[in-house]
Amino acid sequence: MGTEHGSDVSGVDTHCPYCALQCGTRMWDTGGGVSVRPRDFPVNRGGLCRKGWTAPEVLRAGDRLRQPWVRNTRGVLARSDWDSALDRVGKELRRIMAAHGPDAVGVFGGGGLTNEKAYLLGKFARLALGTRQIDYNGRFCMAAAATAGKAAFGLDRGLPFPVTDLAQAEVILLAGANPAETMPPLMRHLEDPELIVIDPRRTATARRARLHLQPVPGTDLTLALGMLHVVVTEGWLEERYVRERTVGFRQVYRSVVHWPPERVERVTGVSAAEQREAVGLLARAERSYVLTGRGAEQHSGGTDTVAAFIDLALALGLPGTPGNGYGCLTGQGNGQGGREHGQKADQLPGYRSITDPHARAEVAKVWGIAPEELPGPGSSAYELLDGLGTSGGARALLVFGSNPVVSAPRSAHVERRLEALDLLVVADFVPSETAEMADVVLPVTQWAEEEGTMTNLEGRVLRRREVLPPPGEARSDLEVLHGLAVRLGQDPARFPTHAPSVFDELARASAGGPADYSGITYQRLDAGEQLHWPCPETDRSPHPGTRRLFLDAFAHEDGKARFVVVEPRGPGETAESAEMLWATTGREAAHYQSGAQTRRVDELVETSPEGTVSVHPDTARRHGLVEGGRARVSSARGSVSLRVRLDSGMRPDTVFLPFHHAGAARANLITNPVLDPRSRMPEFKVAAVWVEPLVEEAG
Ligand SMILES: Nc1nc2c(c(=O)[nH]1)N[C@H]1C(S)=C(S)[C@@H](COP(=O)(O)OP(=O)(O)OC[C@H]3O[C@@H](n4cnc5c(=O)[nH]c(N)nc54)[C@H](O)[C@@H]3O)O[C@H]1N2
Ligand SMILES: Nc1nc2c(c(=O)[nH]1)N[C@H]1C(S)=C(S)[C@@H](COP(=O)(O)OP(=O)(O)OC[C@H]3O[C@@H](n4cnc5c(=O)[nH]c(N)nc54)[C@H](O)[C@@H]3O)O[C@H]1N2
Ligand code: SF4
Ligand SMILES: [Mo]
Repeated sequence: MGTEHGSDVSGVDTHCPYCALQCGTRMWDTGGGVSVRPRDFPVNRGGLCRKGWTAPEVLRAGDRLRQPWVRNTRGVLARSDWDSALDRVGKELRRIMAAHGPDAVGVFGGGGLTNEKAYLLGKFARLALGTRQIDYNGRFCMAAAATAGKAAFGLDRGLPFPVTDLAQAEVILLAGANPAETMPPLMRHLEDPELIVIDPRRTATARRARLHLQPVPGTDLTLALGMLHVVVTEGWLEERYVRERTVGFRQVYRSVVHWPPERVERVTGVSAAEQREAVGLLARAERSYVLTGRGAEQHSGGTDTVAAFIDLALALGLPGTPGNGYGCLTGQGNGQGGREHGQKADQLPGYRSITDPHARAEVAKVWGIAPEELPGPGSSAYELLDGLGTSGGARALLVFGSNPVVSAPRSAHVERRLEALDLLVVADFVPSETAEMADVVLPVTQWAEEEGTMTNLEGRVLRRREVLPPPGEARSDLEVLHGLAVRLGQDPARFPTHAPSVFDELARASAGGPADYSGITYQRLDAGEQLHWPCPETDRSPHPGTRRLFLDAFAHEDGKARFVVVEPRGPGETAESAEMLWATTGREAAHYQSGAQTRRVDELVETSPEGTVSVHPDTARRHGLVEGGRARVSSARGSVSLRVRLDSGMRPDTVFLPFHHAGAARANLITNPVLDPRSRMPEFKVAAVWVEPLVEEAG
């Protein structure tokens, strides 16, 4: 541990800017840049993935944004200065709001923003703009698991236990997660437990598993029901736990009787024997966990699928029992904190509902307004994007921390909606594909250039620290929001730019909510305290935070978890001919998300220079594809052009596309924007496609 500020002669303690594991690093100012080393922090225990090691490269990216850019009368983005850029945005926003009302302005946030930024962005939308139209990319990420977790347990914290607990497990079921590539240092905790992996691909994680179940994409819901059937029929049901700690089992039981493993096998392709083996492994273990990732969640039935896996975990008596549990592996750097402070369409700070009169009154009091002045809930991320420039939709959009041109489903359509806007404003530190479309681009600081807090996948609040000055004229997102709020006539004091002041306010605004941060301070974090929310303010000795939730009771009023009845249903679209394949999408180790950051790191680009499609060799032969050749993958939405990779670990009926690449290699040109009715999560993980060889042009 360093000094009071986490710094000493040998560097400053901080965390990797990328994923939700938030690996602990130490960084040094190397004179104009930084270099990082992993440190012995519980989640990464001295490990770091390639993205973490190379994160400093993005600070020095050749095309790093250093001053504002404003589109001129000839339609070209030209260098500008802060006053002109902010004045222009302020004036346009006022004009649009006067003509069309506040809901004509939309705000799109991100799960990579610090807690302070996420909070101030939500406050800016509700107070300075008065719009209902704010949502964020977390809707594309863990929204299904959050909805299911809240329904079952009364509270959603991705992992209700610390990551280090996993190392003591005997068996862990990973449903649609590939941490060997998406959170490599997490694998240090998964060395001893036996793994059961559910994934249509034989991934690096699946290769380390004792048992790999390889279902047809989009059939996990049915698979989970089959496994629940096995729990009941083979006598594994934890009857006492079910009686004392849960409600609703009887109705669930009535629905699973129709799904014996043999019937499930016909739908999922996972043999009845493997289903029984998986349940036996989980049930016989003293300590076991069920964890879900995006593979199980990003479906039009995503919430129900997670609910079915939670039902399975409850039937085995896992959640809220020491050494056992259910968890969702949240993805983005602040994927957990980003969903708590009010940048989600239906939320207020403290993870409270915007329709709850008590929550509205509490937050309004902190903000110094009347509760009636708070707008109501708005549209979800894809619906917000889909409505842009249409009657009733937003005519201006402010984007902070997302690159939807690459990452949103049916991305060519999203691009057309963005083109239809009167005003697109993007705050970013690199010219992302979305920033390139903007009317005004605002250059902001990155991780090593700013102070703040992030909340990792286990609900632990962490400090991000500044060692470098901002490059050029770049400003923090907090300063940008302040500058815009003032131009919209707000009292400057309502939009502080000093991260600790924003944190103090968000802690107060969260008091009494499910994600209560009111007992957390920068001083406590800087002293190295390990604080997981809820951490309420107390009169006496400071609250120690809550490392493990639900051990005594679940968060519903009666303290019991809820079984939820779900009906199996397939993907949002069906294959119309025998020639069609299922396409699924996801991640590879070298790139992060839309690639806006990692496609600017030479070492990572060398590892993965272009978009690919992984195909089983038999399928390749049938479709005339060869290793290293090119293929066109087409769905009802559009086509994408990719390099072929032969992979005998694929199901022959399924191809895989990483979504990190831009232009004609964008996987999201083909994805299906059908939404999960409960969480509004799009179906990123399954689309019906045709695959055909493409002749490479000479030269
Ligand atoms: N390298 C890297 N790491 C990252 C990220 C990144 O972009 N790159 N992003 C971070 C973020 S935001 C997130 S959300 C996490 C995501 O972390 P993961 O959830 O591990 O990542 P994905 O690759 O999206 O999906 C996991 C697996 O789901 C499988 N899958 C596809 N369809 C199905 C299906 O129908 N059923 C099942 N059971 N499995 C299916 C895919 O083959 C894939 O191997 O990663 C985080 N870490
Ligand atoms: N086909 C397919 N599509 C997917 C997925 C999938 O599995 N398959 N996964 C989905 C998931 S889980 C996610 S999380 C999304 C992520 O997709 P995106 O939302 O596009 O995420 P990023 O690529 O991280 O984009 C973040 C952008 O904001 C910038 N940025 C980073 N930090 C900050 C900051 O602090 N302030 C500001 N102003 N800008 C910042 C970055 O430079 C980058 O341009 O993609 C979703 N899309
Ligand atoms: S696993 Fe995640 S937090 Fe850790 S170094 Fe890699 S990207 Fe960063
Ligand atoms: Mo994500």
